[in-house]
Amino acid sequence: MSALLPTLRAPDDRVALRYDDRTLSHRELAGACAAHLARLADHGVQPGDRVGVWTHPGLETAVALAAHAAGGLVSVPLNPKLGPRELGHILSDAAPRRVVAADPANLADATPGAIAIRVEPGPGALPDPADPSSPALVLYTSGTTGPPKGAVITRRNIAFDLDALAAAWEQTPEDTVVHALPLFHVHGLVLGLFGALRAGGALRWLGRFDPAEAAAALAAGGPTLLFGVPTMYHRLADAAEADPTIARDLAAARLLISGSAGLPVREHRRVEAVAGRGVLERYGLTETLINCSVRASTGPRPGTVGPPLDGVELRLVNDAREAVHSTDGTLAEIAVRGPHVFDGYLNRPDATAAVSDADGWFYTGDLATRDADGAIRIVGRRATDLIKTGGFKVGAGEVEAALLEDPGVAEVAVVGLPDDDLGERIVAFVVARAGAAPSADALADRVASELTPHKRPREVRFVDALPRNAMGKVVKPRLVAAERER
Ligand code: MLC
Ligand code: AMP
Repeated sequence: MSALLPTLRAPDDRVALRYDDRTLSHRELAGACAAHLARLADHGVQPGDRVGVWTHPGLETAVALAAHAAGGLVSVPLNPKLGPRELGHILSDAAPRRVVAADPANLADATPGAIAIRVEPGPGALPDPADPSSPALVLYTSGTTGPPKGAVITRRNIAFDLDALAAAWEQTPEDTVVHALPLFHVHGLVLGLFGALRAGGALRWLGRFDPAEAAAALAAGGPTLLFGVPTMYHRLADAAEADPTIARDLAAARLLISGSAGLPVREHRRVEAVAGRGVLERYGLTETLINCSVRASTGPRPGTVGPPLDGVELRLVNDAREAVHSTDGTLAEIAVRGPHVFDGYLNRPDATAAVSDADGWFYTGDLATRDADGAIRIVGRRATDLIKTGGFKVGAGEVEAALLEDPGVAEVAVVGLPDDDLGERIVAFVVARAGAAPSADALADRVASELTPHKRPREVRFVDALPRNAMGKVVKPRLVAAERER
């Protein structure tokens, strides 16, 4: 059976991981992974078991996630900033056998009995590679309503998608991927960590995003690839316009790659103007990993996410889910099929059935057009109740439910409004209860503490009434349209 991370089985002494000034070679990483797996086995963890992983920035987190991928376990990454409501949901839904953390003492209340991850060589070898059809990850992702759903991602999904991306980006073992993304989502974890290792190269994980640091890491020697969300490229362009050193460092990258949300053409142009090189865009979802990418061989194509990856079937469909063949600018939903499409949502056959069909097509909810040369242009989303802010997906319903718990809130509608930095910023339109005067900051803090902070409204607007249709349903597009006219 082929291994998901082959270099861990034939390791050498080149750098595999770097965090701050700590590095691990492929050989040291393989040893640390084997030791971690042996320690978990002592705690009764068997291949196929789900293990929660607190994803605090640090080498420990990366080692545990690589070890689980190589050792046949199923990682359930946990964002260290999860609110109690979300954490409770994930722990009861995924029911991990154990939880691991770099510093479990600090998490004794949240996940009692968590096992410490140690980065140290130990006896033992990696077990034989797990079946490619076995789950490797359960990644929680927000929907329009209700709590986040756990997308079950298999080893085959990951291996297929990473190989297609490596071909698209002409990745080699010489490459160092640089990123400052969290390791609890596809972008930082699958592409960033697993992608760098599967290609036989290195990951330099920055843990938190700072434009000058990210740029400096690109110029630190050897071919480098930067993975970032559009907000990061926006902030890099700002920083590089103000500081020629940052512009020079940015220009040192072999490839600048953006995804998780649309990169406006304006930002493409700014990066190109200041760094003398453009950004390649790729498009994906938690449930399908990456579907499309602009190829390294063609160079940047601002405004498009490129054609489907090799081996990915993509079609545009109308409301009846019938294929639309035109390239005349007709707006349609993207459906994809292939070995990269997930196994379904954990414990949610209903939700899985709603996004897929019997022929294996997955319906993304993203609206797009196709250029004559096959490149896809993403132009919108079916659901106004899904917001992409800073590259994070947030369901409006989750935020509304948290706000409605405030005694001062009578009604609320949460929408994403266009934002130069975040792509969309979360805005809550609130009707206060008669006689109550809730403060905008207190409402934002409520969401930030009950849910993850990135789900907090960046703006709260108090209104007398929400726009409703004849059925009494709130008409969110009217709130968004009113903003465009402001
Ligand atoms: C702010 N903070 C608060 C708070 N307000 N904490 C408590 N209460 C409040 N009211 C804290 C935050 O926790 C954080 O802490 C700090 O203040 C700043 O938070 P922020 O303002 O939310 O951060 P921001 O600068 O806006 O972050 C921008 C960003 C981030 C780009 C760095 O959005 C990001 O990391 N995005 C990556 C998203 C991603 O990986 N998406 C991949 C999805 S996969 P502290 O301690 O952190 O400073 C996918 C598939 C695909 O989509 O195609 O890739
Ligand atoms: P997530 O559930 O967090 O994985 O988010 C997936 C969603 O991110 C997709 O359905 C798209 O709406 C959006 N997305 C990802 N990459 C891009 C991109 N390059 N351009 C536009 N939208 C994107």
